[in-house]
Amino acid sequence: MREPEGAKGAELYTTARCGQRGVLISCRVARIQMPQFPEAQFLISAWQPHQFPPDQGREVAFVGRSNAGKSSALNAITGRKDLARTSKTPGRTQLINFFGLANGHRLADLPGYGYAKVPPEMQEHWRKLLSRYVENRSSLAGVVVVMDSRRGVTDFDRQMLSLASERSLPAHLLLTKADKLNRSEATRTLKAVEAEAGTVATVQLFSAVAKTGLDQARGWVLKQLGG
Ligand SMILES: Nc1nc2c(ncn2[C@@H]2O[C@H](COP(=O)(O)OP(=O)(O)OP(=O)(O)O)[C@@H](O)[C@H]2O)c(=O)[nH]1
Ligand SMILES: [Mg+2]
Repeated sequence: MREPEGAKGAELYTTARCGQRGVLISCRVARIQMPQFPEAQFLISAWQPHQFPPDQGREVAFVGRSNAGKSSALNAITGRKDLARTSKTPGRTQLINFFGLANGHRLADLPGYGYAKVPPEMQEHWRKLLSRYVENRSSLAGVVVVMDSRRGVTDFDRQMLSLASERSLPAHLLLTKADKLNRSEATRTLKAVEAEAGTVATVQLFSAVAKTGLDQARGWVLKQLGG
């Protein structure tokens, strides 16, 4: 049995008896994707900091532009299809949604920034809420900045990265929707974003649809949650 790098136990291989003329040998027949966070459950949607769950344990947050694919990435990483709500319509996640994990740890799915149709007062509220959250949340152990790999790094992505960097928080840039890029576009994008991120964040290609980069992303999240 082989275990993928950085995601201990994320995938299991089944063995079955197969062979000819009654000679039984063990062979690998299927790869089963095991839910990595079977205990994950929705805790609360918060509009104000006082509604946040107690600031204990470790938390990893998913931030990024509206419609970038944050909720889909969170679902793919946890192996739970409908844990966070996703939508074709930008602006779906309007509150900070917290999900409880084993050992009192959590994941947080944040509202997307930069959606023009959201009224300015709401945008301003989100901007402040997100900044305060990243600046002050003591249990925050890492930030996954999700960006559509077909778009460049936005100013708000940079702002989030610099807030994380000011606190020396590990940050990981997830270049999602990589299934929409061909191989050379994907390589070019990865190199360009890596060059821009420098030492501030690690970077990877990802697709919630094709499940590309799933083990790497899951491994990063698990590492920030303490293994
Ligand atoms: N092709 C492709 N589509 C994706 C991928 N990830 C997300 N999507 C699609 O992108 C749209 C937005 O996905 P969400 O996960 O809801 O994005 P979000 O960042 O949580 O959006 P907001 O909460 O509105 O900010 C949905 O239609 C998803 O199906 C991906 O890896 N590949
Ligand atoms: Mg969302």
